[in-house]
Amino acid sequence: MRDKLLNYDSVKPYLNTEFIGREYAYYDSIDSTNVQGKREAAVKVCDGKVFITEEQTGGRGRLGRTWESPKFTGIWMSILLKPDIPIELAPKITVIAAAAAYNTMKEFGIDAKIKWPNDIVIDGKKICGILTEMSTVGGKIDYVIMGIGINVNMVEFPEDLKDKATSLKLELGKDMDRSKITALFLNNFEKLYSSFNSTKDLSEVMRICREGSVLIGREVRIVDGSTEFKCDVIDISEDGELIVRMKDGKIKNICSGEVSVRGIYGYL
Ligand code: BT5
Repeated sequence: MRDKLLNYDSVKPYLNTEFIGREYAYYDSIDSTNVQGKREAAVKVCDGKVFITEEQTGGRGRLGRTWESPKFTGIWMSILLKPDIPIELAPKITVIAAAAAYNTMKEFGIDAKIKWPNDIVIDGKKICGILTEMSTVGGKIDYVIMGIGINVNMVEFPEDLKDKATSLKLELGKDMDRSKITALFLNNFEKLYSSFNSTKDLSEVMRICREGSVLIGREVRIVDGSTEFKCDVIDISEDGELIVRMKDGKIKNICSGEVSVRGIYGYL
């Protein structure tokens, strides 16, 4: 059985945001909501506009990876933003989205964890991924497009994802209301994002990221381009960096940039 469509009429009753999602572009099918957001931003940047689709035919992960986005089973959406922050703070928007997704799952009674910097996992399997991209003009941010994929009612995954991906339905054994989850995420995101945008203070976001972290206290592999090393995760810093102890005992801060974090014996 399929639940309601993800159009504005079904999301609006739960939405209590001021500006996020008040402009709302809904598609039955599209290549990628991040790409569509960028197409529109090239013409006009509408701060807080949501791009959401029932299906992506070219869903994107980081570093050219793909994001499986089958029809009617997930939340595949992007938010166009015009933040008033310096370029180097743009990656914090990923962390804010992860904190908002974690809070949203908690509201549904789901014991999810944050896998820094851009995944939400349940029992070590990925349920949500975040892709933040930006465009700059004259050394300043022109816009940021924050894309999030949440597996809601998927029951099947391609072979290569079977052991490392899950959905809310697989975890809870029932269909979940995608519209309500979408609205609650947007409500949570706006609260954290607006506060960061005006104060540049990330402390509440970091408190949530520490509380929900699946990495703190674990030995992991960090993959950064062609470099790869093992280390122990000690903490997440106030400004959202991963603090690790290298095998020689040295402490190092890792920026979220383009690194991937892997468990020693599997995805995590
Ligand atoms: C991400 O990349 O996790 C970012 C995913 C962002 C998706 C959203 S959907 C709306 C918006 N529009 C887009 O085109 N994208 C954004 P990364 O950390 O690189 O992880 C990608 C990897 O996750 C893939 O290589 C697969 O191993 C795995 N994967 C792909 N689809 C998945 C799914 N539906 N659920 C769980 N894992 C998946």
